[in-house]
Amino acid sequence: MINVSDLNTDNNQVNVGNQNMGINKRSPKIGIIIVVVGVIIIGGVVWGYSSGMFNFLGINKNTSNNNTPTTSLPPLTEAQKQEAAQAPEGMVYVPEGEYLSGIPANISKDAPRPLRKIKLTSFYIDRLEVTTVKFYEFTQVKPEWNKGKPPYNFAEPGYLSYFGFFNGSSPGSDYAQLPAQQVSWHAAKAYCEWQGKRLPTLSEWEKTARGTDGRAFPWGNNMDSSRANFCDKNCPVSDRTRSWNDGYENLAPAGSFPEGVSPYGALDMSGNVQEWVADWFAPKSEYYKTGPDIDPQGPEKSSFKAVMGGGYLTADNWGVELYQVAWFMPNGVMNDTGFRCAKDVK
Ligand SMILES: [Ca+2]
Ligand SMILES: [Ca+2]
Repeated sequence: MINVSDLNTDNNQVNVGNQNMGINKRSPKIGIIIVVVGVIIIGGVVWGYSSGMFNFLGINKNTSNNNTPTTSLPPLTEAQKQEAAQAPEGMVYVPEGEYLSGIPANISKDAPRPLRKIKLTSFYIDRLEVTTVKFYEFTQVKPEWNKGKPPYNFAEPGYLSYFGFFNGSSPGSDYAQLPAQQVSWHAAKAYCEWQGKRLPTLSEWEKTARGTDGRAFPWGNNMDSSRANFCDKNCPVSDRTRSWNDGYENLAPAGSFPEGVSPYGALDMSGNVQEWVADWFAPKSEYYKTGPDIDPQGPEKSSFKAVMGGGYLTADNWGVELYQVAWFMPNGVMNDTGFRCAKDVK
């Protein structure tokens, strides 16, 4: 598959520069002429690429106004095109096939989740994190999920979290499009089932976010704080990353970072709220090395559920790459934890 780190113009310019150095040793005049010609050619290439006239690198640079992938994925078959066309409103289609899961060996040699090919059946998944207004609607239809104010950190299973305006009143317009947070795993699961959906598995979530090539972020391998809401310089805690600036102190409205789009068209897979998935998570389990490599569902049982993607309170030292997995008790209600839902294609 395409290695994103190999696909940048900086690398090409470095290579050209090295060639020039070799030529200069043989003949300074010829070297200067070739350097000038080279600069003109490179300038033309850069201009042509930036102006959209041609794109020999295969990078889709125009990500600002749409949700198209940043690198090429295999073209859909006719049958897959039909499945994609039938995606429920607000959901994106992820076709069946292999993807690279886990942590690359050059990052960690003894990772509990080493880089591994996993094959998944096709599925649909929400394009956005579930918003507060949608979750409020759920609590009105299912009042048993709106019981009031549980303890700050851990609530009884079945309890909805406290989010201020959830005590019987509708979320104000300032909050409506913010992702729901302080939602337990149980509440997230119940919401998805109410929608005729389900929570995504860890692997489904990971493939949606990373595409097939094992990248560390939806857009590539390098952190870019203009594309995701993490704990940046605006973040209200001391343990923030001051070199990042995403413009948001707390939550951002769902879908605020179109340039952070994943290869399959989902938004906010990196940051904003970290997201519950269906799987139990056992951080030291051999499951991730020797378990099923087709449609894995996670270890049989653990005390923890996996949480993916990091959120607005996640700083650099916690790890914001998509191969990182956090884990919490399923009745936990955390400030920066929300979810999105998935659905079988068939
Ligand atoms: Ca932020
Ligand atoms: Ca997220």
